[in-house]
Amino acid sequence: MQRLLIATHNRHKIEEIRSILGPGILVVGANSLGIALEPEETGATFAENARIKALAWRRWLVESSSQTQSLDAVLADDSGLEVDALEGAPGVFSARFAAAPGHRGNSADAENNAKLLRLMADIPDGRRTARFRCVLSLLPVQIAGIESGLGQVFEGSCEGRIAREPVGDGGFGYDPLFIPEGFERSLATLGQEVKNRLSHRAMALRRLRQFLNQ
Ligand code: ITT
Repeated sequence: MQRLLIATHNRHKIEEIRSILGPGILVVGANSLGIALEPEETGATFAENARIKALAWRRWLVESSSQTQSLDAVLADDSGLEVDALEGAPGVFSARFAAAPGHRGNSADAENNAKLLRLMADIPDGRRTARFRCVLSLLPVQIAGIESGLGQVFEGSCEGRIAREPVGDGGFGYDPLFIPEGFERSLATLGQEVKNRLSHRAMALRRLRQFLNQ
């Protein structure tokens, strides 16, 4: 069985990853290691930020010799929402969209959603297209030279549009505002099972699972 450390403090991501990967892969949430490692996400792309997080957690694992024997790889997820009418914003700033510039740390989901709705108040229905994107960075624990580019990247996206008001309390983040293509209701109303079939994270994780099963 593969054993992965999930390099995130976002408990929703951990739950979704565990559920989508299923029983054949052991998912260990970074929150269970009891340290608050929060590498600064300075990358310009999801891929860069995913790698920053994977590298930071892997370095910590190796330096602290913590569980390096019992884990095969570190998996980081960087993800976010790209709105066409906002030229791809909030993008890599999705988690801290409503925060003041330069502020470290995430803003509350409700504040991010309120800012998005404010910026899109005048955007007509036909121009409210958007997508969620997820980039996963997988770094094996037991190899040398990890800083020099080894590792794997898996991507997924989910097309949809932005609603006029938040609806539903499932999922997290922008789910109450995001209506996936082919649906009339927000992702937050469709239930976790549906989300875990069609989400950006599900697509990226299917690719990861295929790779692990090769
Ligand atoms: P880590 O960096 O610790 O993984 P985070 O929540 O800060 O946790 P990101 O930097 O990748 O993660 O930011 C992702 C943000 O994008 C997240 O906070 C949401 O606002 C949004 N997002 C990502 N996936 C989402 C999803 O499935 N549903 C709704 N919003 C999502």
